[in-house]
Amino acid sequence: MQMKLKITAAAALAVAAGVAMGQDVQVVKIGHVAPMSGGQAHYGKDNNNGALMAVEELNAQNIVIGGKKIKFELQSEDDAADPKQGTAVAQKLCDSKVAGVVGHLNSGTTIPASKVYNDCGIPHITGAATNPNLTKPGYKTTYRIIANDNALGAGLAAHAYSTLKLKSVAIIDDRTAYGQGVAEVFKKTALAHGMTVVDEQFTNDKATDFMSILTSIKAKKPDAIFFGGMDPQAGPMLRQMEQLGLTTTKYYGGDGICTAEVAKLAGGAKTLENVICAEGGASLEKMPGGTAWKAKYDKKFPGQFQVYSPYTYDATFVLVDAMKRANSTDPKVYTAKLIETNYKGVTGTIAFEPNGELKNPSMTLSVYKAGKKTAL
Ligand code: ABU
Repeated sequence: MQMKLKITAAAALAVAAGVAMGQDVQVVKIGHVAPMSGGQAHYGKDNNNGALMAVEELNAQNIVIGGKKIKFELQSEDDAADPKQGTAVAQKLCDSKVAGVVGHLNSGTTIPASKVYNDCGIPHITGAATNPNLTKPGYKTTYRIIANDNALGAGLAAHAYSTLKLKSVAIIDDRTAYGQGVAEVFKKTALAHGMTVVDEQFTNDKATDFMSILTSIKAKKPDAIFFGGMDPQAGPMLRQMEQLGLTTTKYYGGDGICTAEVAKLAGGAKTLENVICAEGGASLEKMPGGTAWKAKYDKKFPGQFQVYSPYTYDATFVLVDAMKRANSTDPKVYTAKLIETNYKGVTGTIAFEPNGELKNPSMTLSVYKAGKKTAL
């Protein structure tokens, strides 16, 4: 976290311009965690890109905190979307004495990791994990800058019963904390508004063959399928729905399927046009400066944008904003400032509820038109 490096007069000649001769430079490490390997690596890479962009821009600002010029370094870790690996890398980041963490991506890794961070006194901000249980323990070290699944599941159900006037739905979830949680909220809301749940099926976050569960669902003739899970499953599922002739069945899902990648993974299946997905914030076009930010991202990381990188970008700035206000990079000092955050980021104005949830989160529903995600 705070490797102090005293720059001598001789060494100063070799260091980058802008560092005053003899001035202390403090290296402050910020952790980032997401799946960087396996079927969800594309989300992880996108998230990491957002945090990396933020760190580079922060370093260009020559920020001085506590009288020292700060050089931020991103320590990226791979949790492979696995809860056990999630807690292991969280402990590794504690041991590395990072000042704060951006992450994780999956609710299934973020929830157990949040206890590790709380125990070692390091704050973390997720811009992707949406299970509401994350903030229930009330840790002062846990923050989320995106709407949670109570909003996403209910918003999607409202679209089904109120906008499209659908009567019946079959529900599939991947049994992860995220997939199961968002499916439960959707189901509860749909039932409360008179929809019928005609079938419930389960899969996992590694599966690619859904023919058997889709065949069972087809026999029940639902108006829609709700899938609680991620795009490595949604893509092949949409292809298999087409193969089985489920070509008019609407397909609902949360932010986990609301990616650029799902269009690729659906492999040209027409069923992609039946997808309605929700993400817990404004669309890029409606984010303040979102279009310009996306152009900058695309130039730096062509073809890698998925969904959450604007949030990991903002999360990194939010950590540093708290450090600046505390005039300290020590998490024991600056963590208390996070709850007072009022930061105007790319994704919107970020302020927190007492439990670490984002104040006034928005939500966007999208469909896919000609393979491109389009906000409704
Ligand atoms: N929010 C969807 C993907 C991440 C998660 O909550 O597991």
